[in-house]
Amino acid sequence: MGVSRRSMLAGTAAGVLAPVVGFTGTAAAAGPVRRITLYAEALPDGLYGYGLEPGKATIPGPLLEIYEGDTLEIELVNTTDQRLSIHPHGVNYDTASDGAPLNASFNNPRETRTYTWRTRARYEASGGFWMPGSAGYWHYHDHAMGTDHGTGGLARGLYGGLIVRRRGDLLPSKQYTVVFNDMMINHRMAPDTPMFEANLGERVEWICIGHGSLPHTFHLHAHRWADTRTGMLNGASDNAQVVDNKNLDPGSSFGFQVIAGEGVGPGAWMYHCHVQTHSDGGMAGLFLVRNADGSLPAGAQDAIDRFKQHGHTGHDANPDARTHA
Ligand SMILES: [Cu+2]
Repeated sequence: MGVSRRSMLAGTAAGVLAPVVGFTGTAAAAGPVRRITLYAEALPDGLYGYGLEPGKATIPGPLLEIYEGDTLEIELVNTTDQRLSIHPHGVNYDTASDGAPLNASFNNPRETRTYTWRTRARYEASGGFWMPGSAGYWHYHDHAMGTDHGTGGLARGLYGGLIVRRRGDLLPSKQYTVVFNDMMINHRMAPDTPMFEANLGERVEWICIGHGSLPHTFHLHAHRWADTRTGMLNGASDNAQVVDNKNLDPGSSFGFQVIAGEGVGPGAWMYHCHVQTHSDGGMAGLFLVRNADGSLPAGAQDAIDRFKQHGHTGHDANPDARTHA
């Protein structure tokens, strides 16, 4: 039932594990050590991003994905003239890899520094109780730019998703990282927000992350998921709550998988913040479910056009611009 690295690579659309250059640990308990190099780079318009190759920085940064038990060594190359770091949620690290100036854990301008993240499987503690493992939909971000809390880095794009999987977790065919950050989605506002695409029936994984200083709620049209670690039920008698809307406040994260268009068919479906002033203000995007053969379903282009023409109060204050043609 173990999932081989080969199948994990095949199952991760982002291919983030591709740059891993070596496995050194062989002890089963410790798991392999995976090594990557991340480049923190300046982007146009005063923004910054993380990337797996020089010149390839993105907002959000690359989706990092490991298994419980793995250790991830990140060599962070700071190509900028700013102090910055990388700070993870959900994994274990010592103070030197905290990514916080409090622990003098950061990259000075132009400095390269290695951060080590460790994970573990859940384990039985005394008394028959179980301690949680590291598996979850987590995230990472700068914790040193601008202030000791990384407020400047978060505001300028230094963040990304981190998945720690449990062996046997179902792997998706597509993955989308969605970051609600102040009034932006992945640092953009409608109608320039990402349009995520899948074909009818594809297994799609969403990784949702909150940042900034505003509370948000993530809503996806026409699809729903179980409010569990994986977004899935454990069996026919699992009564976990099923949701299609979930709080996404600063620092929080969750993930789930849906089968694109299942039970509802293909089409242009919205995802958006359900705080009404936020969706009106531009925190909305499209999940385009194509036909199974990849063609555009009837009506989808009209819906996309309407979305693109739709003014948002945070994007264009002219009320005339909000009138649909
Ligand atoms: Cu919001």
